Amino acid sequence: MTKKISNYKAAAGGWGALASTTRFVLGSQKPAANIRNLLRANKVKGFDCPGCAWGDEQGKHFSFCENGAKAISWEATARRVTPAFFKQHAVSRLRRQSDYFLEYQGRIEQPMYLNRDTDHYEPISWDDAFALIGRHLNRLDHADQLELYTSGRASNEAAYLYQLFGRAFGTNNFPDCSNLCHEASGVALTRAIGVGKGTVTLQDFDQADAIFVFGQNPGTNHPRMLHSLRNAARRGTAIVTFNNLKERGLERFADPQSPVEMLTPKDSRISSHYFCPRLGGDMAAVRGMVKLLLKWDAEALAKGEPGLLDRQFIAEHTQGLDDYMAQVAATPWQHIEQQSGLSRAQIQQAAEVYAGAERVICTWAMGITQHKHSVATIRELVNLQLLRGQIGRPGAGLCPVRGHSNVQGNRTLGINEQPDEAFLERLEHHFDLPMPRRPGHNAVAAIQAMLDGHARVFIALGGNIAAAAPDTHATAEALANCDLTVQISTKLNRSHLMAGKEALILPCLGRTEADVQASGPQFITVEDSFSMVHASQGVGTPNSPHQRSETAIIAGMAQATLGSKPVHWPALADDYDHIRDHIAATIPGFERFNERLQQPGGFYLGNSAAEYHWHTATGKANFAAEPLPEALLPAEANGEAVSTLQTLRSHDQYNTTIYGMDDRYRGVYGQRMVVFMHPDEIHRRGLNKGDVVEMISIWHDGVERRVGGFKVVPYDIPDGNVAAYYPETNPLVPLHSTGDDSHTPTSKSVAVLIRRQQAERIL
Ligand SMILES: Nc1nc2c(c(=O)[nH]1)N[C@H]1C(S)=C(S)[C@@H](COP(=O)(O)OP(=O)(O)OC[C@H]3O[C@@H](n4cnc5c(=O)[nH]c(N)nc54)[C@H](O)[C@@H]3O)O[C@H]1N2
Ligand SMILES: Nc1nc2c(c(=O)[nH]1)N[C@H]1C(S)=C(S)[C@@H](COP(=O)(O)OP(=O)(O)OC[C@H]3O[C@@H](n4cnc5c(=O)[nH]c(N)nc54)[C@H](O)[C@@H]3O)O[C@H]1N2
Ligand SMILES: [Mo]
Repeated sequence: MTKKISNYKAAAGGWGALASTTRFVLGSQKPAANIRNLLRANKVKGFDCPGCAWGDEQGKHFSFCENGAKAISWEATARRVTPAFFKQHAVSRLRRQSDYFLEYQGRIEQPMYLNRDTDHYEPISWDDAFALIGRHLNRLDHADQLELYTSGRASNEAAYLYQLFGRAFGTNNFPDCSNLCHEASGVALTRAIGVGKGTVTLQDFDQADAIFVFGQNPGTNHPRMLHSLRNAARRGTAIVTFNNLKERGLERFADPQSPVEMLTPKDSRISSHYFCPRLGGDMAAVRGMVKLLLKWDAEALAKGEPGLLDRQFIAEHTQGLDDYMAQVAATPWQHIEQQSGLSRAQIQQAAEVYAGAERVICTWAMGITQHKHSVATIRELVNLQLLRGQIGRPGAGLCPVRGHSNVQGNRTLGINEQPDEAFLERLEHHFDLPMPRRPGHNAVAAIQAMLDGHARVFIALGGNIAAAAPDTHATAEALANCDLTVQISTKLNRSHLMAGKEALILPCLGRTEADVQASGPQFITVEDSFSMVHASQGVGTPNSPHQRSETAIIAGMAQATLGSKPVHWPALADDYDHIRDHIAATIPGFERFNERLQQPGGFYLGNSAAEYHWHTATGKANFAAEPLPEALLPAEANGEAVSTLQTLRSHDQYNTTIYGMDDRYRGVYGQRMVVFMHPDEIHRRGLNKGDVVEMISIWHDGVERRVGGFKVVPYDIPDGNVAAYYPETNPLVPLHSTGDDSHTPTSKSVAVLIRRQQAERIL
């Protein structure tokens, strides 16, 4: 593998994407099956792409992208992790392998039990595995000693069954990947508009006059979103990007599924305006925009012209404007410019586009949600939209772009550590069983509870918490502290090696595979970022007869633990229609669920805020009057320069799954251990391009968090901000450095010292 850093000159997508897709499909060792799979992705009769949570364009012939193709091919590999593999490799030896190596070994073939005496995983029958889980759970002193983690790929049916299992057992401990991801969006939107989801549909993107894209990299993480942005840009929609980095996909795009764009040098400009705020500077930038809008509004009114604010909307539907206006007036420009890192002139350009657009959509992802003040930042985005009534109209609204393909559905179906009373009452009534009222643990609280010995059993429905969670060493210690850890997984990963005193790996089917149960072939359902619910049916042949569906595994654990309380679990796993009947009876919006799934393309769950129903404490949409944070992170500690680190994804990874070593659009090839840094900062630190550095994060608990071996790469990034890949940098993120009210680790603003690495430290 040649390591190289060079500028990527082409547009995002285009031939680069096609070449990469082809390489992944052919390299998967199951090329024919994978090509067949790709043609079925995101079609009416096919499966939902496990890549991301973007919506599907109806009537398009293909709807997959380079990175969706990677996700699909990666799942449908012919490689298998067999008992012989585990016999050959001791767990302590496997721990020394890279995440890439682990995942590359293929699909787990059989249920495995970790024998601590031999340090090897050994095969175990499904019945014995379930009985072991049942024994452990029934031995606990208290139901809250159980933690039930979920990663957002699980289907609606599996998620619903899982939460029912947990609650019937007696706990609300449902930490999930959402706690590490879009939690701030849910919290902020619920407080502001009474519903924690986006208010737009995919069709709104065709009608917007301006789309503001904050803190996300769709070229890599939501490539199908580029189609919507490209179409909008061609119609003359202004696309205003706020991103700490110049991301290629937000600059230019050529559609690999469009022959014209592929055969002509004509690629599409995406962003009409591109601003690079400092990490965490978006709230200040938006505050500046609002300051100008309010000024221009007052000037217009003074001249007897119509103002800029939507006064009718504000009067009818909102509360809190006066306090908010006072807060805006009290925010000085100097603070805005210093915190955002943008000049007043730049902020004015953005505000002019905003003021001139009739219909505006604001989208965002991890660049907004993984900061200390993320909830306040999202409230500020809502404030902006409320001022001009940019909610609930065609072409206008709020759009948190979700991560995992069904993370939004998981929450809708009850994967929530803080369920509302109405939901619990419906479950109680329907199942005739008391439901627990104690608030459960989020991801960070669950890790702390395991560290403290308060939680004893950890079960994960997918995901890879050992690598995805912050503070890698603390998380590993937390898992090791458990009496039992259970991972329901498709592929081998770090969490299988960072196990509890006893441990199980339970191999499951993936989304792309045919799922046949006692009543015949099954389909599952998912919900995308636009609240569209639709069916998904896998087509591939599972690569081992031992693998079971997630739903069947949950039913097996539940039956072994609870017997038939409150349902006969295996019957639900035999026919998912029965699970959907329970969903229809207990989850609002899913009435006549099975029947409505017959509609091609699925159905829309609706969004109360988009219909001007405000389910907030005040019964209105709420402005938030929060001051900007006094300061973000310090520039120095004990005389040593401090940088703010963001931890982000490369183009060749899916969260903790590493597909390859390239990050094509950022010009990085054959390696991942790099840190992007402004040339002036490199110079000031007395470093050179290619030098190897270590990073030490600053936190006040006396624990040293250090990672080394990162090569310095000069990059177009604000001076004082640096960027490096996740999960290699997770040991730096302190467990308790979390967002206010969201409790999400601050993965996009970690205070770090950067030191040239002494030769003996370089491995
Ligand atoms: N191929 C692929 N697809 C994925 C994933 C994957 O790993 N691979 N992951 C899925 C998941 S779970 C998620 S949550 C999403 C993640 O999707 P993204 O949110 O796009 O993921 P990140 O790589 O974390 O990128 C963060 C982006 O925000 C910018 N940014 C960081 N901090 C700031 C800031 O303070 N202000 C501004 N304005 N910009 C900032 C970064 O420069 C970067 O462009 O993607 C989903 N889709
Ligand atoms: N430093 C830092 N940390 C972060 C982030 C960051 O930006 N920076 N991002 C955070 C975000 S946004 C997220 S969402 C989390 C992700 O956290 P997780 O969801 O926990 O992690 P993933 O890497 O998506 O999980 C991958 C594993 O899931 C299993 N898997 C894949 N498909 C299936 C399936 O269909 N069923 C089952 N049961 N298992 C399956 C495979 O075994 C694979 O190894 O990470 C978070 N951590
Ligand atoms: Mo995510």
